[in-house]
Amino acid sequence: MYDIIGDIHGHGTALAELLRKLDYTNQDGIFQHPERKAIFVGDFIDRGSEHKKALTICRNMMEQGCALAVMGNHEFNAICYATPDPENPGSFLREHSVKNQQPHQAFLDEYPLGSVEHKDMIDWFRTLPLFLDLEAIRVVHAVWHHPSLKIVQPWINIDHCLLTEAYSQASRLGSELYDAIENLLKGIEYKLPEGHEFTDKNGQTRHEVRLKWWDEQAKRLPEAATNTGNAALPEVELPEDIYRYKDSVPLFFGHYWMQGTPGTLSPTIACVDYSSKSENGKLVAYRWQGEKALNNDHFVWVDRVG
Ligand SMILES: [Mn+2]
Repeated sequence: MYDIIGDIHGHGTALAELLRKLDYTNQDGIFQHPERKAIFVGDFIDRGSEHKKALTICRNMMEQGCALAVMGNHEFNAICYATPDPENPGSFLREHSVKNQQPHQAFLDEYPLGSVEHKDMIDWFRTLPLFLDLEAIRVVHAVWHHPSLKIVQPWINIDHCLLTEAYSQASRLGSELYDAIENLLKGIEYKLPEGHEFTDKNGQTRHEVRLKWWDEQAKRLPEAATNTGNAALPEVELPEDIYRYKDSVPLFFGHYWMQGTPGTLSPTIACVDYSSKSENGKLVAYRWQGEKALNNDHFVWVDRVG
Protein backbone atom coordinates (compact mmCIF):
# COMPACT_ATOMS: atom_id res chain seq x y z
CA MET A 1 0.00 0.00 0.00
CA TYR A 2 1.10 3.54 -0.70
CA ASP A 3 1.25 6.94 0.94
CA ILE A 4 1.24 9.54 -1.82
CA ILE A 5 3.09 12.66 -0.68
CA GLY A 6 2.70 16.15 -2.16
CA ASP A 7 5.16 18.78 -3.40
CA ILE A 8 7.99 19.15 -0.84
CA HIS A 9 9.75 22.25 -2.27
CA GLY A 10 12.81 22.05 -0.02
CA HIS A 11 10.93 21.70 3.28
CA GLY A 12 12.88 18.88 4.94
CA THR A 13 11.59 19.29 8.48
CA ALA A 14 7.96 19.18 7.36
CA LEU A 15 8.71 16.02 5.35
CA ALA A 16 10.25 14.25 8.35
CA GLU A 17 7.30 15.33 10.47
CA LEU A 18 4.77 14.06 7.94
CA LEU A 19 6.55 10.70 7.61
CA ARG A 20 6.47 10.27 11.39
CA LYS A 21 2.78 11.13 11.38
CA LEU A 22 2.32 8.38 8.78
CA ASP A 23 4.06 5.95 11.19
CA TYR A 24 7.34 5.70 9.31
CA THR A 25 10.34 5.28 11.61
CA ASN A 26 13.83 6.56 10.92
CA GLN A 27 16.14 3.55 11.07
CA ASP A 28 19.79 4.33 10.30
CA GLY A 29 18.77 7.39 8.29
CA ILE A 30 16.07 5.64 6.27
CA PHE A 31 12.43 6.35 6.94
CA GLN A 32 10.54 3.10 6.56
CA HIS A 33 7.26 1.38 7.27
CA PRO A 34 6.78 -2.40 7.54
CA GLU A 35 3.84 -2.49 5.11
CA ARG A 36 3.79 0.74 3.18
CA LYS A 37 5.78 2.70 0.62
CA ALA A 38 5.81 6.43 0.03
CA ILE A 39 5.29 7.95 -3.42
CA PHE A 40 6.53 11.50 -4.00
CA VAL A 41 4.64 13.42 -6.68
CA GLY A 42 7.63 15.60 -7.66
CA ASP A 43 8.67 19.22 -7.01
CA PHE A 44 11.20 18.25 -4.36
CA ILE A 45 13.02 21.56 -4.80
CA ASP A 46 12.86 25.40 -4.90
CA ARG A 47 11.39 27.78 -2.31
CA GLY A 48 12.32 26.14 1.05
CA SER A 49 15.71 26.27 2.82
CA GLU A 50 16.16 22.58 3.66
CA HIS A 51 16.85 20.97 0.33
CA LYS A 52 19.66 18.75 1.59
CA LYS A 53 17.53 17.43 4.39
CA ALA A 54 14.54 16.79 2.12
CA LEU A 55 16.50 15.26 -0.75
CA THR A 56 18.57 13.04 1.53
CA ILE A 57 15.40 11.61 3.07
CA CYS A 58 13.80 10.97 -0.34
CA ARG A 59 16.87 9.50 -2.03
CA ASN A 60 17.65 7.21 0.88
CA MET A 61 14.09 5.93 0.94
CA MET A 62 14.06 5.33 -2.81
CA GLU A 63 17.45 3.63 -2.88
CA GLN A 64 16.28 1.24 -0.16
CA GLY A 65 13.00 0.47 -1.91
CA CYS A 66 10.93 2.37 0.67
CA ALA A 67 9.64 4.96 -1.79
CA LEU A 68 8.87 5.74 -5.45
CA ALA A 69 8.58 9.12 -7.15
CA VAL A 70 7.75 11.00 -10.33
CA MET A 71 9.40 14.11 -11.77
CA GLY A 72 7.96 17.57 -11.17
CA ASN A 73 8.32 20.62 -13.38
CA HIS A 74 10.88 22.05 -10.94
CA GLU A 75 13.20 19.05 -11.44
CA PHE A 76 12.68 19.20 -15.21
CA ASN A 77 13.55 22.92 -15.14
CA ALA A 78 16.60 22.27 -12.93
CA ILE A 79 17.93 19.70 -15.41
CA CYS A 80 17.44 22.08 -18.35
CA TYR A 81 19.02 24.94 -16.37
CA ALA A 82 22.11 22.76 -15.86
CA THR A 83 22.31 21.36 -19.41
CA PRO A 84 24.29 23.17 -22.14
CA ASP A 85 22.28 23.73 -25.31
CA PRO A 86 23.97 21.67 -28.04
CA GLU A 87 22.58 24.00 -30.72
CA ASN A 88 23.64 27.28 -29.07
CA PRO A 89 27.16 27.12 -27.64
CA GLY A 90 27.47 29.09 -24.42
CA SER A 91 23.73 28.82 -23.67
CA PHE A 92 21.71 26.39 -21.62
CA LEU A 93 18.48 24.56 -22.42
CA ARG A 94 16.84 26.79 -19.80
CA GLU A 95 18.12 30.32 -20.06
CA HIS A 96 20.03 31.73 -17.06
CA SER A 97 17.79 34.81 -16.93
CA VAL A 98 16.78 36.57 -13.70
CA LYS A 99 13.24 35.27 -14.22
CA ASN A 100 14.48 31.64 -14.29
CA GLN A 101 17.25 31.98 -11.74
CA GLN A 102 15.29 33.71 -8.96
CA PRO A 103 12.78 30.96 -8.19
CA HIS A 104 15.65 28.41 -8.41
CA GLN A 105 18.07 30.28 -6.12
CA ALA A 106 17.12 28.52 -2.87
CA PHE A 107 18.15 25.20 -4.43
CA LEU A 108 21.34 26.68 -5.95
CA ASP A 109 22.30 28.12 -2.54
CA GLU A 110 22.51 24.56 -1.19
CA TYR A 111 23.73 22.95 -4.41
CA PRO A 112 25.96 25.54 -6.14
CA LEU A 113 25.87 25.40 -9.92
CA GLY A 114 28.87 23.46 -11.21
CA SER A 115 29.62 21.73 -7.89
CA VAL A 116 29.98 17.96 -7.59
CA GLU A 117 26.88 17.80 -5.36
CA HIS A 118 24.87 19.77 -7.89
CA LYS A 119 25.86 17.49 -10.76
CA ASP A 120 25.09 14.43 -8.69
CA MET A 121 21.61 15.74 -7.83
CA ILE A 122 20.85 16.69 -11.44
CA ASP A 123 21.88 13.18 -12.53
CA TRP A 124 19.50 11.79 -9.93
CA PHE A 125 16.65 14.02 -11.16
CA ARG A 126 17.14 12.45 -14.60
CA THR A 127 16.26 9.06 -13.11
CA LEU A 128 12.79 10.22 -12.02
CA PRO A 129 10.02 8.80 -14.21
CA LEU A 130 7.49 11.10 -15.87
CA PHE A 131 4.64 9.00 -14.54
CA LEU A 132 3.88 5.85 -12.53
CA ASP A 133 1.28 3.37 -13.67
CA LEU A 134 0.93 0.91 -10.80
CA GLU A 135 -2.23 -0.65 -12.26
CA ALA A 136 -4.35 0.00 -9.16
CA ILE A 137 -3.34 3.67 -9.01
CA ARG A 138 -1.61 6.21 -11.24
CA VAL A 139 0.66 9.08 -10.31
CA VAL A 140 1.85 12.07 -12.33
CA HIS A 141 2.99 15.55 -11.33
CA ALA A 142 0.27 17.60 -13.06
CA VAL A 143 -2.04 15.85 -15.58
CA TRP A 144 -2.56 12.25 -16.69
CA HIS A 145 -3.04 13.43 -20.25
CA HIS A 146 -3.46 10.49 -22.63
CA PRO A 147 -2.45 12.29 -25.85
CA SER A 148 0.76 13.55 -24.21
CA LEU A 149 1.58 10.13 -22.76
CA LYS A 150 1.46 8.78 -26.30
CA ILE A 151 3.74 11.52 -27.63
CA VAL A 152 6.43 10.93 -24.98
CA GLN A 153 6.56 7.15 -25.61
CA PRO A 154 9.49 7.18 -28.08
CA TRP A 155 11.41 9.57 -25.81
CA ILE A 156 11.33 7.56 -22.57
CA ASN A 157 13.07 4.42 -21.35
CA ILE A 158 11.52 1.31 -19.85
CA ASP A 159 11.28 3.05 -16.45
CA HIS A 160 9.43 6.00 -18.04
CA CYS A 161 12.40 8.35 -17.60
CA LEU A 162 12.98 10.94 -20.28
CA LEU A 163 16.04 9.95 -22.36
CA THR A 164 19.08 12.23 -22.01
CA GLU A 165 18.90 13.09 -25.70
CA ALA A 166 15.24 14.13 -25.39
CA TYR A 167 15.87 17.17 -23.18
CA SER A 168 17.00 19.36 -26.03
CA GLN A 169 13.84 18.63 -28.04
CA ALA A 170 11.69 18.90 -24.91
CA SER A 171 13.02 22.43 -24.34
CA ARG A 172 12.18 23.74 -27.84
CA LEU A 173 9.10 25.88 -27.73
CA GLY A 174 6.82 24.74 -30.53
CA SER A 175 7.90 21.09 -30.58
CA GLU A 176 5.36 18.36 -29.95
CA LEU A 177 7.50 16.95 -27.14
CA TYR A 178 7.70 20.38 -25.47
CA ASP A 179 3.90 20.61 -25.38
CA ALA A 180 3.56 17.05 -24.07
CA ILE A 181 5.99 17.68 -21.19
CA GLU A 182 4.17 20.94 -20.43
CA ASN A 183 0.88 19.09 -20.20
CA LEU A 184 2.20 16.27 -17.98
CA LEU A 185 4.35 18.37 -15.65
CA LYS A 186 2.87 21.88 -15.73
CA GLY A 187 -0.77 21.31 -16.55
CA ILE A 188 -3.22 22.06 -19.30
CA GLU A 189 -3.50 25.71 -20.08
CA TYR A 190 -6.07 27.77 -21.89
CA LYS A 191 -5.18 30.88 -23.88
CA LEU A 192 -7.09 33.94 -22.72
CA PRO A 193 -9.06 35.84 -25.37
CA GLU A 194 -7.22 38.70 -27.11
CA GLY A 195 -6.60 41.66 -24.80
CA HIS A 196 -6.88 39.69 -21.55
CA GLU A 197 -4.04 38.93 -19.17
CA PHE A 198 -3.39 38.55 -15.46
CA THR A 199 -0.46 38.79 -13.05
CA ASP A 200 0.62 35.52 -11.43
CA LYS A 201 2.02 34.88 -7.94
CA ASN A 202 5.54 35.69 -9.13
CA GLY A 203 4.43 39.03 -10.57
CA GLN A 204 4.65 37.79 -14.15
CA THR A 205 2.11 38.74 -16.79
CA ARG A 206 0.32 35.65 -18.09
CA HIS A 207 -1.86 35.18 -21.15
CA GLU A 208 -2.81 31.60 -20.34
CA VAL A 209 -4.59 30.13 -17.33
CA ARG A 210 -4.30 26.67 -15.80
CA LEU A 211 -7.49 24.69 -16.20
CA LYS A 212 -9.24 22.57 -13.59
CA TRP A 213 -9.30 19.56 -15.89
CA TRP A 214 -10.73 17.47 -13.05
CA ASP A 215 -13.88 19.57 -12.71
CA GLU A 216 -16.53 18.48 -15.20
CA GLN A 217 -18.99 21.09 -13.92
CA ALA A 218 -16.68 24.00 -14.69
CA LYS A 219 -17.72 25.06 -18.18
CA ARG A 220 -16.94 28.79 -18.15
CA LEU A 221 -13.53 30.38 -17.80
CA PRO A 222 -13.72 32.05 -14.36
CA GLU A 223 -14.82 28.84 -12.63
CA ALA A 224 -12.61 26.56 -14.72
CA ALA A 225 -9.37 28.49 -14.17
CA THR A 226 -7.13 27.92 -11.17
CA ASN A 227 -4.11 29.62 -9.56
CA THR A 228 -5.12 33.02 -10.95
CA GLY A 229 -5.41 34.83 -7.60
CA ASN A 230 -8.15 37.46 -7.71
CA ALA A 231 -7.78 38.19 -11.40
CA ALA A 232 -11.05 39.03 -13.18
CA LEU A 233 -11.37 36.64 -16.11
CA PRO A 234 -13.69 37.02 -19.09
CA GLU A 235 -16.97 35.08 -18.99
CA VAL A 236 -16.29 32.80 -21.95
CA GLU A 237 -17.59 29.30 -22.48
CA LEU A 238 -14.88 26.63 -22.77
CA PRO A 239 -14.83 24.33 -25.80
CA GLU A 240 -16.59 20.99 -25.28
CA ASP A 241 -13.41 19.01 -25.96
CA ILE A 242 -11.37 20.28 -22.99
CA TYR A 243 -9.44 17.29 -21.61
CA ARG A 244 -10.99 15.42 -18.67
CA TYR A 245 -9.65 12.35 -16.85
CA LYS A 246 -12.45 9.80 -17.08
CA ASP A 247 -10.69 6.49 -16.30
CA SER A 248 -11.73 4.40 -13.33
CA VAL A 249 -8.15 3.97 -12.04
CA PRO A 250 -7.54 6.38 -9.14
CA LEU A 251 -5.17 9.17 -10.07
CA PHE A 252 -2.92 11.18 -7.76
CA PHE A 253 -1.06 14.35 -8.67
CA GLY A 254 0.43 17.51 -7.13
CA HIS A 255 1.34 20.91 -8.62
CA TYR A 256 -1.92 22.84 -8.20
CA TRP A 257 -1.69 24.71 -4.87
CA MET A 258 -5.00 23.56 -3.48
CA GLN A 259 -6.31 25.48 -0.50
CA GLY A 260 -8.41 24.69 2.53
CA THR A 261 -8.97 21.28 4.08
CA PRO A 262 -7.48 18.51 1.92
CA GLY A 263 -10.12 16.44 0.13
CA THR A 264 -10.73 14.48 -3.07
CA LEU A 265 -11.67 16.19 -6.33
CA SER A 266 -13.77 13.25 -7.47
CA PRO A 267 -14.03 9.59 -6.39
CA THR A 268 -11.03 8.80 -8.62
CA ILE A 269 -9.01 12.03 -8.55
CA ALA A 270 -6.95 13.49 -5.70
CA CYS A 271 -4.44 16.33 -5.60
CA VAL A 272 -1.92 16.26 -2.74
CA ASP A 273 -0.34 19.66 -3.31
CA TYR A 274 -1.38 22.25 -0.73
CA SER A 275 1.96 24.06 -0.67
CA SER A 276 0.57 27.53 -1.40
CA LYS A 277 2.54 30.30 0.30
CA SER A 278 -0.46 32.50 0.92
CA GLU A 279 -1.85 30.48 3.80
CA ASN A 280 1.56 29.18 4.84
CA GLY A 281 0.94 25.84 3.22
CA LYS A 282 0.57 22.22 4.24
CA LEU A 283 2.53 19.16 3.29
CA VAL A 284 -0.15 16.60 2.48
CA ALA A 285 -0.27 12.84 2.00
CA TYR A 286 -3.02 10.50 0.89
CA ARG A 287 -2.93 7.18 2.73
CA TRP A 288 -4.14 4.72 0.07
CA GLN A 289 -5.39 1.41 1.41
CA GLY A 290 -6.47 -0.32 -1.77
CA GLU A 291 -9.77 1.51 -2.28
CA LYS A 292 -11.17 2.19 -5.77
CA ALA A 293 -13.24 5.14 -4.54
CA LEU A 294 -11.04 7.67 -2.79
CA ASN A 295 -11.93 8.83 0.68
CA ASN A 296 -11.56 12.26 2.31
CA ASP A 297 -10.66 10.61 5.61
CA HIS A 298 -7.43 9.25 4.13
CA PHE A 299 -5.70 12.61 3.89
CA VAL A 300 -2.97 13.29 6.47
CA TRP A 301 -1.01 16.53 6.68
CA VAL A 302 1.32 18.75 8.63
CA ASP A 303 1.27 22.55 8.66
CA ARG A 304 4.40 23.83 7.06
CA VAL A 305 6.17 26.64 8.83
CA GLY A 306 8.16 29.09 6.70
MN1 LIG B 1 4.73 21.81 -9.91
